[in-house]
Amino acid sequence: MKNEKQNKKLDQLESHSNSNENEKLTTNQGLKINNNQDSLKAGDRGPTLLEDFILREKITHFDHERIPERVVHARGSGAHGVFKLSKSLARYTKAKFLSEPGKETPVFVRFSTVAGSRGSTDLARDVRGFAVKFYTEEGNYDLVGNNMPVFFIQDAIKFPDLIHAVKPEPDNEMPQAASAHDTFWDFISLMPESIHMIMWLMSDRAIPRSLRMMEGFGVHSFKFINEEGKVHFVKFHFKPKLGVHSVAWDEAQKISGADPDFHRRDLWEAIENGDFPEWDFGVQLIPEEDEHQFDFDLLDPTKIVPEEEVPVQIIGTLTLNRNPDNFFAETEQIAFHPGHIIPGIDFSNDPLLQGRLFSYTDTQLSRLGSPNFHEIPINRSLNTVHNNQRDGHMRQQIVKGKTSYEPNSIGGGCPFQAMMSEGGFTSHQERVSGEKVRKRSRSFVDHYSQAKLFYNSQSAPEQRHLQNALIFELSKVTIPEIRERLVGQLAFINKDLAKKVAVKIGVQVKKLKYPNQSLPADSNKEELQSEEREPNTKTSDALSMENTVKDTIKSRKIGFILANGADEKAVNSLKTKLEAKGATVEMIAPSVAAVKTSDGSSVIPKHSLTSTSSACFDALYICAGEQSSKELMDSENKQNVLNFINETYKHCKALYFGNGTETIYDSSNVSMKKHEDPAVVTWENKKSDEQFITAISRHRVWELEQERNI
Ligand code: HDE
Repeated sequence: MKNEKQNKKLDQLESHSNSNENEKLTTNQGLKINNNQDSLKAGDRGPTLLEDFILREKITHFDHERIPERVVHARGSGAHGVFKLSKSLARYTKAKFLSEPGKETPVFVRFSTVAGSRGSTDLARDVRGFAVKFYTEEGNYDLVGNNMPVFFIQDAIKFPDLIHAVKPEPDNEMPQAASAHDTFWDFISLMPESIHMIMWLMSDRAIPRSLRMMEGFGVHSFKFINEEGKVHFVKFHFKPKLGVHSVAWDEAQKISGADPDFHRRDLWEAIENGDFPEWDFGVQLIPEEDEHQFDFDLLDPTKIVPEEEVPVQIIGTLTLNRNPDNFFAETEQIAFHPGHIIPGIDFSNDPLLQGRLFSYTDTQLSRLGSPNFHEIPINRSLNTVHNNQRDGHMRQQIVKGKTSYEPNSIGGGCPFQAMMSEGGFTSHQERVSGEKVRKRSRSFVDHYSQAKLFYNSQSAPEQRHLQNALIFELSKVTIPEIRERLVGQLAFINKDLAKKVAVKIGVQVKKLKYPNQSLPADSNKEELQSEEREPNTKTSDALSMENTVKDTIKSRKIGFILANGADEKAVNSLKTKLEAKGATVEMIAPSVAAVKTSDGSSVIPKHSLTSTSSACFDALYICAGEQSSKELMDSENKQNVLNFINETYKHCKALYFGNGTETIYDSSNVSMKKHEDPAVVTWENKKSDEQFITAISRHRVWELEQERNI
């Protein structure tokens, strides 16, 4: 039977794979090695000989094992998968992989944080990269997007400034993987165009629960072109089937200590367990003639197209179903490029996108070291490459024949140009005329309306988190003028937000004379200014995570705290119910030594109370059993157990106290609750197991956060 996870790309990769199983050790020249323990010496206590080619080869290779990390998006995790089309887009685009319902296209997806180094924590407050390489029959198509639909800047020329500001400061290389420092906020406070993105970045979207639980966006407007040459603008969306979920900031910081690989591990384990991450892939389509019907510019990457104005049409499913075999060969060496397009898809004139079209090949040259990076197995297209490019570092392809120029007669004219009917790519013809100017369009000037739209659309807990994130970040800014300037920007979005932040960071809300301080001295500031407009009271449901999918516990990780004497029947019955609904149960005990249950059988815990943290779980069950509770409450364990419970409570997760755990309940903060709390389940509840399951599927009771923070 065909392995369901197999696809054309994996077959292609297979021919480059190698396994050491049952093989003899060799040098890189294929020579079998007899002794890999000792170098060649003049006498067993004498100096090592230069002649030792085995030692030299091994160490030379080792010395060159590192390549430059990506200048941005260095920290990443990837997986193989498949995109399956459910609805034909042939009316809008001639891209073949989007034309025939049922068609499957192999993909490789790489998720990333932006600011941190390769070894930095997964839980940094940051944008996440969401880059998809579709290995289509017409060549590779890369959709190199993010988990937020807008960007900080409107023009590519500001990108190095933005990244220099957010990266560790140049004098002392601090802080790592964090935007909470002077230079980032200095830049942002002077760049009002970034304020919409700042709303997203300060929201919980910047601290996802899982890479599998975040949205993906193409960000820019792209173009679809159909067979007749008709153009539609298109915005791309990935919507996770598990919903969009995040952790609390306090939790994110704790996870960074307890398991800095939390997201990478979560993705890896989910795929290994067969819980294949899935996203609906959707498009917003806008006919070319409607380009100017919005109160923002479609070419401005700091704007969304609200889903209420143009609904997202779901056209297929992205599924990740196989982990890479080798992190470096695949996840590290994959090279994305927004300029990798195929017939039927084209660029818009978004000035950020236009700049990206230069950057990505250039960066691969310095990172992967050669113009032949397309020959690295993970980057190869499914189609064989035929052209007259030749030579260069590490050339792999052995092209036969005498000619590497065109036109030629010696080689019979090959390789031939392809006609459009044969799939030959032609750029969409567009009339372009204008003055040569270094100038921004006036249609890019409103920076606050959509920032307001985003803020207005958040639920009360989401607004509170956003506000607290700003307070956290700005409290780390040492220069009061920067804090004040930023608060001045916030005042254009929401006065109350500005006031609350200002109080906590010790500044006044002052009206900025010119919000856009980076405008050149000779520009008409009054005219180009994005001023406070009429209060925007619009909202968009799609912008709040409150409205996301909350009906499944699939792939959630539930911690069971237990000790000797735990009620085996109760424990097993709940475990079975949770696992039947797709959750994973992990046992946590005073130590990782075997625990004897009430029935005398042994359970080997995966964690001890001190080797993990409550932050690494979605919910907690304090296992039934009086004897077990007694041990958990003895002087050695009590503090750790209560920490676990109190933190789970504080982070608004579901908690379940089994029969016989009254003493634990009474000692924990949960006993102080004075309110109804659907996510606290006890032995007293009638349908306790079911209530626990519902509570986990709701993700968190953020609405009770203030009550729970005792
Ligand atoms: Fe990138 N970006 N970017 N970017 N970007 C890179 O390319 C760049 C932008 C994004 O998993 C680099 O191969 C410029 C927007 C992702 O390998 C580099 C500008 C969006 C990834 C680069 C942008 C992205 C990158 C670094 C402004 C969302 C990781 C390594 C003009 C739509 C891809 C590399 C992966 C990576 C340049 C802006 C997404 C230097 C100049 C907007 C997901 O070429």
